[in-house]
Amino acid sequence: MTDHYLDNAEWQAAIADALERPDSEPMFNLRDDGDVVYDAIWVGGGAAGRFGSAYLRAMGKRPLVIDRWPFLGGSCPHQACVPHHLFSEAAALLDRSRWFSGELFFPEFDESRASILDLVKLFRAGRGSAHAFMNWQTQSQLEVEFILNATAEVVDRNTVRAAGRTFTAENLVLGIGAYQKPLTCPGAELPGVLDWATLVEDLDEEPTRCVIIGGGKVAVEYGSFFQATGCHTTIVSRSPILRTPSLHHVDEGIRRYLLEGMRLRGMTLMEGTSLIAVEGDDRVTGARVRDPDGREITLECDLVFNATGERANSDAVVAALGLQTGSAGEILVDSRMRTNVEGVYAVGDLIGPPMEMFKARKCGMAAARNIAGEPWEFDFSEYPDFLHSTYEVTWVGLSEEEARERYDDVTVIQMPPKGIEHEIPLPCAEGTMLYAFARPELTGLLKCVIDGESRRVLGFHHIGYGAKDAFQYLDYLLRRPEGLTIDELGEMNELFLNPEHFIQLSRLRAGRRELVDL
Ligand code: FAD
Ligand code: KPC
Repeated sequence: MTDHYLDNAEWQAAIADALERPDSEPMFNLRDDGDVVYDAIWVGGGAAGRFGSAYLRAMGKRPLVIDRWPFLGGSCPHQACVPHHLFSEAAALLDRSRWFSGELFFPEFDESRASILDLVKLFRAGRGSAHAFMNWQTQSQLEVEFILNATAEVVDRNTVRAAGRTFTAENLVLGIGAYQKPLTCPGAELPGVLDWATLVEDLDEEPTRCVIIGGGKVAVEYGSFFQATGCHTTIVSRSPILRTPSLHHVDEGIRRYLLEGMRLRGMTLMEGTSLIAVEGDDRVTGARVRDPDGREITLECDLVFNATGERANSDAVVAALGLQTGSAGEILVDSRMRTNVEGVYAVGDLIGPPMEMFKARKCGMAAARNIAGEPWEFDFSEYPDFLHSTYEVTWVGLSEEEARERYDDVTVIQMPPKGIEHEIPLPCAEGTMLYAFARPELTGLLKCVIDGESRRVLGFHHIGYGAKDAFQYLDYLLRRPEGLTIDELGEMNELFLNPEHFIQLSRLRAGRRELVDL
C-alpha cells in the first residue's frame, strides 16, 4: 500500500538505487493491500502497458501494472527511441559542422571532440529524469496502481505472481515487448559486439571502425551517427538496404538519395553480403563476410553492431497460457488485441511489427476500451513512417513505384524536379537554408504521388528536416474514406517557408483538368 507520493527527484533517486543494486526491493504503488480482483493486470509497463492502463483507469476501471524495471515507459526511454533521437540529432549537427567546417561562423571541425562514448555517457547520465517523470505522472496524475522492479510470472489467465505475492484479475494484458535477436555466428559473444540495447549499457571504449549487420532503420540510423562522429562505418546487409521486409512503402528515389548521401559521407555499403564470423581473441578485431560474388573478406573493425531486427519476448507467456503465435514468435491477436485465450490480450512489440510507439500505445488503448466494454478495433496496416540518416526521412502512403503498378494515370510533384536534381538549390526550406545556399545538392528531396483520375494523393515522401509533425496529420487526411485531393491541398494555408512544399506545389498544378508532373 502506498503511503505517500514521490516527487520527481525522489523517484529519480529510488530508480537509480534500484538499478545499481541487483537485490533491490520491489516498489509498490497500490491503493490498498492489492488483495482484490483487478479489472486487468498489465504485464509490462512499457509504452503499450503505460498508455493502455492509463486509458483503462481513465474509463473508471481498476488496472494494475507490473514491470521488472524500476520505472514505467519501457525500452523507449531506457535504450531505444530516446537514445536513438539523441544520437540522430547529434548526427545531423555533426554533419552540418563537417560540411561547413571553417566557413561562415563555423569553426574548423575537430573530429577528436566528436565521440560516441561521450554521447552514450550523456544519455546514461540523463535518462533517469525521463524514467522518474514516467513514474511520477503515472502515480500522481494518472492514478494507476503499479508494482515495479518485480518480474511477473503469468500463472493462468487470471493470475500473476510478482514480488513474492499473487494477484488476480478479470483480464490479462501482455505487453512485455521484444528483444534484439542475438547474432549466432562464431565470435558473436566477443566484447565489442553490441546492439541498440547493449550500446548504451556496455560501451566502454571509443570505437574507430564499425561494421553494422542489417539493412533496416536501426542500421541506417546508428550507422549514420557512427560515421558522423568519425567512426568509419560499413553496413553489411543481405537484402538491399531499406528493402527489408519490416519496412513498407520506401520510395526508390528517396532510397537512392539516402544511400548516395551515405556514400558521399564516407560510409561503405555492402548489399547482398552476409556475416560469417566475428573475429578477435579477447575483443572484436574484424567481421568476416561473404560478398555477392561468394568471396570471403575480413573487414577490420573494433565494433560489430547487430541491427538484424527484433523478436517478440513471447516464450514464457506462450508456455504458460498456450497462446497462438506467428512465425517469428509474435503473439497473434485480432483487431481488438484479443488472443486465442479468453480474457487475455496482447499489445505492442509483443505482437510483432510495426514496432513503433504509435502502435504500442494505441494497442494499449484498444485493449483498454475493449476490456471496459467498448468494442474498438485498431487497424495498423497503414501508417506514417520515418527514419533518420543525417536527415529526417518521412513518408506515408504509396511509393511512386507502387502507385504506378496500381494506377494508370500517376502524376508526381517533386522538388527538385526530375532531371535537374543537382542544378538548383531546392527544396529551399526551413532546416535546409544553409545547404540551399552553400551546398544545393544536400538540401533534400520531396515528392507527392497523385492519382490523376481521382486527383487523390497516394503518397507523400520527404527528406529534409522538420516535416514529421505534418506527416502525422497528412496520414490522417489520406486515410479518410474521401482521401485528400490536390485541389484540397492547393486550398490549404502554407506557413511559408515551411519544410515540405506540398501545399504550394499542388496549387501550381491544381488548376489543370489534366494533371501533369512538376
Ligand atoms: P517495451 O517498451 O519494450 O515494454 C515492455 C516492458 O515489459 C518492459 O518495460 C519490460 O521491463 C517489461 N517486461 C518484460 N518481461 C517482463 C516480465 N516478465 N515481468 C514484468 N515486466 C516485464 N518507435 C517509434 O515510434 N519512434 C522511434 O523513434 C523509435 N526508435 C526506436 C529505436 C530503437 C533502437 C528501437 C529498438 C526501437 C525504436 N522504436 C521507435 C520502437 C519502440 O521503442 C517500441 O515499439 C516500443 O518501445 C514498444 O513498446 P512496448 O510497450 O511494446 O514494449
Ligand atoms: C520522455 C518520453 O516521452 C519518451 S519515453 C515514453 C514512454 S511512454 O510515455 O510510456 O510511451
